[in-house]
Amino acid sequence: MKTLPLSHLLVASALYVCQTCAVTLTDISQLKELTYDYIIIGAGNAGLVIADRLTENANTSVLVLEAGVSDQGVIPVMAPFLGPSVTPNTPYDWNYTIIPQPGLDGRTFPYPRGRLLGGCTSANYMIHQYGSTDDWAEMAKITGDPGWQWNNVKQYIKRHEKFVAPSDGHNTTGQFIPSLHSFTGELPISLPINNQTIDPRVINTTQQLPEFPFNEDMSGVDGSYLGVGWVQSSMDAGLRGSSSSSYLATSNDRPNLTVMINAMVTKLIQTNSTPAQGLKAFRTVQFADARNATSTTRFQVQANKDIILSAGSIGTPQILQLSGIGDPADLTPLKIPVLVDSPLVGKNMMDHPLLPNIWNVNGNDSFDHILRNANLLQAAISQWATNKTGFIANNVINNFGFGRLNASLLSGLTDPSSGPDSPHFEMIFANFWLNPNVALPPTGSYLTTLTALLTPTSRGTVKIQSTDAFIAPLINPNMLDTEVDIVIMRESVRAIKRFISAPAWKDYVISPFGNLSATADADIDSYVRQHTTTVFHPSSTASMTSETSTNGVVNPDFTVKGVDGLRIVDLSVFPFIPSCHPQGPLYLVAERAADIIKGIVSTR
Ligand SMILES: Cc1cc2nc3c(=O)[nH]c(=O)nc-3n(C[C@H](O)[C@H](O)[C@H](O)COP(=O)(O)OP(=O)(O)OC[C@H]3O[C@@H](n4cnc5c(N)ncnc54)[C@H](O)[C@@H]3O)c2cc1C
Ligand SMILES: *[C@@H]1O[C@H](CO)[C@@H](O)[C@H](O)[C@H]1NC(C)=O
Ligand SMILES: *[C@@H]1O[C@H](CO)[C@@H](O)[C@H](O)[C@H]1NC(C)=O
Ligand SMILES: *[C@@H]1O[C@H](CO)[C@@H](O)[C@H](O)[C@H]1NC(C)=O
Ligand SMILES: *[C@@H]1O[C@H](CO)[C@@H](O)[C@H](O)[C@H]1NC(C)=O
Ligand SMILES: *[C@@H]1O[C@H](CO)[C@@H](O)[C@H](O)[C@H]1NC(C)=O
Ligand SMILES: *[C@@H]1O[C@H](CO)[C@@H](O)[C@H](O)[C@H]1NC(C)=O
Ligand SMILES: *[C@@H]1O[C@H](CO)[C@@H](O)[C@H](O)[C@H]1NC(C)=O
Ligand SMILES: *[C@@H]1O[C@H](CO)[C@@H](O)[C@H](O)[C@H]1NC(C)=O
Ligand SMILES: *[C@@H]1O[C@H](CO)[C@@H](O)[C@H](O)[C@H]1NC(C)=O
Ligand SMILES: *[C@@H]1O[C@H](CO)[C@@H](O)[C@H](O)[C@H]1NC(C)=O
Ligand SMILES: CC(=O)N[C@H]1CO[C@H](CO)[C@@H](O)[C@@H]1O
Repeated sequence: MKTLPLSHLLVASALYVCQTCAVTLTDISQLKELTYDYIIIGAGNAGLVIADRLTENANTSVLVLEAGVSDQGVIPVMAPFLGPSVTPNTPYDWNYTIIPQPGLDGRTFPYPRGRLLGGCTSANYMIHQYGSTDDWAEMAKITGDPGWQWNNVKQYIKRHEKFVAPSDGHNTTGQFIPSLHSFTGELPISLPINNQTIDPRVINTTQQLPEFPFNEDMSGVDGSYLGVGWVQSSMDAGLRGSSSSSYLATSNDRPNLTVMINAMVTKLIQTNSTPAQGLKAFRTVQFADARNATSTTRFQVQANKDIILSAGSIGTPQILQLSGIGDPADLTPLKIPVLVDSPLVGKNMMDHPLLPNIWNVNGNDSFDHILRNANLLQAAISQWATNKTGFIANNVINNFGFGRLNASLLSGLTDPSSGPDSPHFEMIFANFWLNPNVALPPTGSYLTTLTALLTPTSRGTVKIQSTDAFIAPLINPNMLDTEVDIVIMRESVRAIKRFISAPAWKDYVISPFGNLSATADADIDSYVRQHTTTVFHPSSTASMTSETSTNGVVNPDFTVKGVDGLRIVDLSVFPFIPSCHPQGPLYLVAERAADIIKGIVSTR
């Protein structure tokens, strides 16, 4: 985020001692074994869950290869409010840019992905929820695996979630429903620990406008998250909770787990073996020193059992394509031999478009005047560093909401949601200029009411453009390519304007900023296309379908169709993007994947 320059934030790094570095390998020369039961590619959201669960069995040896760097002692990663400064274009980012988007007036913008231990969970905005019951029902239907029904999936919350009391000690009655949550799992989840001045206005609006009811628990556990309520974040006591700070911290000193950073996987190699009829075995991983893109030196490691590809929705299709697993039309022009014809690799890409709707507001209660004042910001960071208190210790937002378009607005269009408990759009309330691609203006106070499309019907692609793994693939989320997508974005703008018309905002909001003032369909649409960006949720580029379907990349047991010895576990396997922030659904999917890989659970 341009309002939080990283240079301000590195000062305090020296205060922190590296907790887990000692057991994390940083160089190929430290690797003692070349064969492991499992090799996991990517120490991200899903990869570290699988590593933790598989190594619970001391007889199972696991190697995790991560291209990025350590997360230890990195202040912007640790301090919740500084999350937006971890990316884009930093040492912790892959620095991707998407190709020009026809649906967004030909614009292009950065497309951040965490490149460090924890992957995107070390770089994200920490919002945590689990998706709608209808989404899980749809996943069960598409995959033919009833085990993806919510009634089955929800058991994994117990292992995964560790709800903690917010560190300001405030009374949380009415802000979440304790009986829906687990207090004993791995990842800490907390309500906000620091009120923002807009919070009472958001909550009062739910009493003033029946269209936006208050929802006491926004997680989606055993109930809908339609309505407006308090954000639950992956954090505790003023610190981010990531898959690294939780799952890896639990498992890191097990002798049967080896984690190596600076290890860039360049491809998978077909193994000379005779698997079941029609399958090709891939149990060899080739990798390079991630710090040296020009070196041609390559290393190899072997899996006895499986390779587990957890490189995320961009990295996973890239590695498959580099390995000759993909659409011949993508591989042949680069002279890559097609070893497994898998046409859906890198297709079916989905993302949630995000629109920062900005308002001019009165007074200096927004964070803007602090964010543009280096001394005030530094003082707040020092307070966080010393005491883990103040607004830096909290997430950037405290309240959000979810809504549906009513039937009249969708007339003539197919409802793209998975069912009536799933939202079409989201509203996020930020007490400052939260506009990921545009710098904070030198003057003024702002309220940002971001809206996001949660049920996109547009489909994009990820496609390699070189046989060199160090050259980024072409990324095309293809945002707002369909009519229903633009209709929902348009109506989300109208919904947020109704929200801000409530009496609660009367003495605060002055006027819409820029073309948010548009009212006619065509004018709102052009405003949407001029300003929409991403919530950073690319998914479905290696989608899961039923065992009998060829219209997908993986089977319900996460094995790659046509391949022996290779599974994929990350957001790329979701057959469609969940209608919520995806880290929670992915954590649950990864927990169940571990049970499936261990053979505890069958998908048939
Ligand atoms: C800025 C930002 C904000 C977000 N905010 C939220 C939020 O508030 N709430 C939410 O639920 N979700 C949020 N998300 C999305 C969410 O974090 C991701 O969708 C999810 O964590 C992805 O998990 P994954 O396991 O698929 O991939 P990742 O977590 O990205 O893991 C992939 C790992 O593989 C590594 N890798 C990739 N290629 C290679 C290679 N060739 N060799 C070796 N290693 C490789 C990567 O470096 C990375 O560590 C956000 C994402 C971003 C970027
Ligand atoms: C581990 O292997 C040993 C020796 O083969 C065996 O005795 C033990 O039961 C195994 N433990 C587990 C958890 O599989
Ligand atoms: C991303 O950009 C930053 C800042 O220029 C740089 O330090 C980092 O090495 C880049 N990352 C990659 C993967 O190129
Ligand atoms: C928290 O607030 C609720 C409702 O206002 C009240 O019933 C409860 O006693 C309070 N709890 C504590 C510990 O003060
Ligand atoms: C935060 O605001 C909410 C809503 O106005 C209020 O109920 C709560 O008591 C406040 N918490 C603190 C710690 O001020
Ligand atoms: C990268 O590798 C090349 C070729 O092996 C070598 O000449 C160069 O010194 C390496 N650079 C670094 C920074 O290690
Ligand atoms: C807001 O802050 C600015 C700059 O610090 C100051 O000039 C202005 O008077 C303040 N406005 C109010 C209403 O306090
Ligand atoms: C930390 O908290 C202590 C005790 O409340 C206080 O005296 C001190 O000033 C605080 N430090 C910072 C940097 O805010
Ligand atoms: C549907 O939305 C329209 C336009 O906002 C509104 O007039 C109408 O009352 C809504 N209908 C229902 C059933 O909510
Ligand atoms: C919110 O509502 C409460 C209770 O009705 C009221 O006391 C408070 O002043 C309101 N705050 C705002 C900002 O509207
Ligand atoms: C507002 O919309 C008009 C007409 O589409 C356009 O010319 C102008 O550049 C837009 N302004 C901003 C600030 O985007
Ligand atoms: C008991 C056991 O199998 N331990 C293994 C754990 O993994 C390491 C490799 O990192 C093996 O050397 C151990 O034998």
